[in-house]
Amino acid sequence: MLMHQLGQTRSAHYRDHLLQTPDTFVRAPLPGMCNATAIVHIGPAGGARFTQYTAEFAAGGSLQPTSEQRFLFVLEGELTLEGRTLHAEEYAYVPAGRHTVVEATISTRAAVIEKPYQPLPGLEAPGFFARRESEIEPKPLMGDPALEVRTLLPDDPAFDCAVNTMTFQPGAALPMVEIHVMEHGLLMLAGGGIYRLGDCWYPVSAGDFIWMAPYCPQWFGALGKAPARYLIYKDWNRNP
Ligand code: UGY
Ligand code: MN
Repeated sequence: MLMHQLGQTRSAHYRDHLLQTPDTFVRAPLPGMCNATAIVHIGPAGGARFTQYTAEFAAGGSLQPTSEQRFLFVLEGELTLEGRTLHAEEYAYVPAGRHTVVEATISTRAAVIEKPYQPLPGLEAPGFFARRESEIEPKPLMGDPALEVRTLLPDDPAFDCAVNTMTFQPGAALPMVEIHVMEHGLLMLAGGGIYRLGDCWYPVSAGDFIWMAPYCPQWFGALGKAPARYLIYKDWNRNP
């Protein structure tokens, strides 16, 4: 039986942050999608300078190229692009202007981030690559072994953004309330905890999406008996 939520949700939207929980997701196809649909989490319409969505493909579904750079992280299922097959926890970076068609062999969900590329004079734009998240060496954040960061894009000024995963052991927390010029798109991949955004504290768990505007005060502490893990985007390597 469908349980009515009687107008209640954990989702919230303020000028400097958005918490979007799965009960409020609305699906709609985007141009270039075939047998696929998108949950647009954030984009310029919401005040961000990038777009992030979850693409849900039926078997045989596809996504046409875009003029922007595109980052894809497979959440479940299987995607083929550039002659490669990506499984869950594998990801690809597609440079701006590259004619890369993305196809799903089976029913698949992927996190997609798109952003117009901001070149730097004298630097060649990055090329296409694909990797598995677990191949990236985890690094403790500010010396805390209970909080590990994997930087999915190479440490190279040619990239105008960073995409990381952060894994918090139960009880681990960001060491400080961060307030910074960069904005974030964040997808909770596993576990949960409490996220401070601005002056609000939210319980969050796997499947939730968060957008943080520049300077949004932010802090996270992991709760529960299993690690909490999220995929996080930020603008990077460019003058604000
Ligand atoms: O990279 C970051 O700014 C990251 N530590 N922020 C966050 O987890 N909210
Ligand atoms: Mn941050």
